Amino acid sequence: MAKIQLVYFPVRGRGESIRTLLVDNNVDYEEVDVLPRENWVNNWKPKMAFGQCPFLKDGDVELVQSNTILRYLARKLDLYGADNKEASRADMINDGTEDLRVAYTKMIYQNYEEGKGPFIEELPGKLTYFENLMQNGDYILGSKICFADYNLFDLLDCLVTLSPPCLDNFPKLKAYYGRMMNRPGVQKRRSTEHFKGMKINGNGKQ
Ligand SMILES: N[C@@H](CCC(=O)N[C@@H](CS)C(=O)NCC(=O)O)C(=O)O
Repeated sequence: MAKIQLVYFPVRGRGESIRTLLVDNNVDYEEVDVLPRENWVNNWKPKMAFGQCPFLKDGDVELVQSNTILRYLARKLDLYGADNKEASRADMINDGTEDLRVAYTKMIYQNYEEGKGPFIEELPGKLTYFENLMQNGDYILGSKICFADYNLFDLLDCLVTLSPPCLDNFPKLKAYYGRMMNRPGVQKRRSTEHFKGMKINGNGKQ
């Protein structure tokens, strides 16, 4: 069977949580870079269901929307919890992650110079929600990792890059971030030249 393909820009962006999930779960996938820009605009963009990527191809399954891709892989790789209650908790935290990612991305792409300071000032209020959601287990659902862990970890990584001390007053979240970072599969992904050579965001701001 052909390898899973992930089609995206050569940035971490909305691709990195998907890549980390794939590597951490030993899926040998193929990365397809949509650049140069003319290639994206003329060849890829018109084929994308919403004109944007990341795009995942797994046999006859073709998907866009990063959170849909994460959920598809979660169902395929048993990363969606044990039952409806667990799956819904994973969904809830993933949706909260998406809300904060949208605010982060808006600041990065539309208002970095003036917006960075206020964004960092407002961050503790937002991180408090996630701190309160952390339970006693290692991950969002307890002892077993789920798809939302990869997404939350990636967002926390962006936020720590933006403001290195941002997790200092959130002991559970900080320990969780460290635990995710230290997973062998996460380290495997982060030690690749592909990861090291990429910026977090397409405009170089971080
Ligand atoms: N809601 C979408 C957003 C996708 C998105 O914003 N994609 C950007 C890159 S991160 C893109 O394709 N930009 C190029 C364009 O719009 O032409 C998702 O989660 O995948």
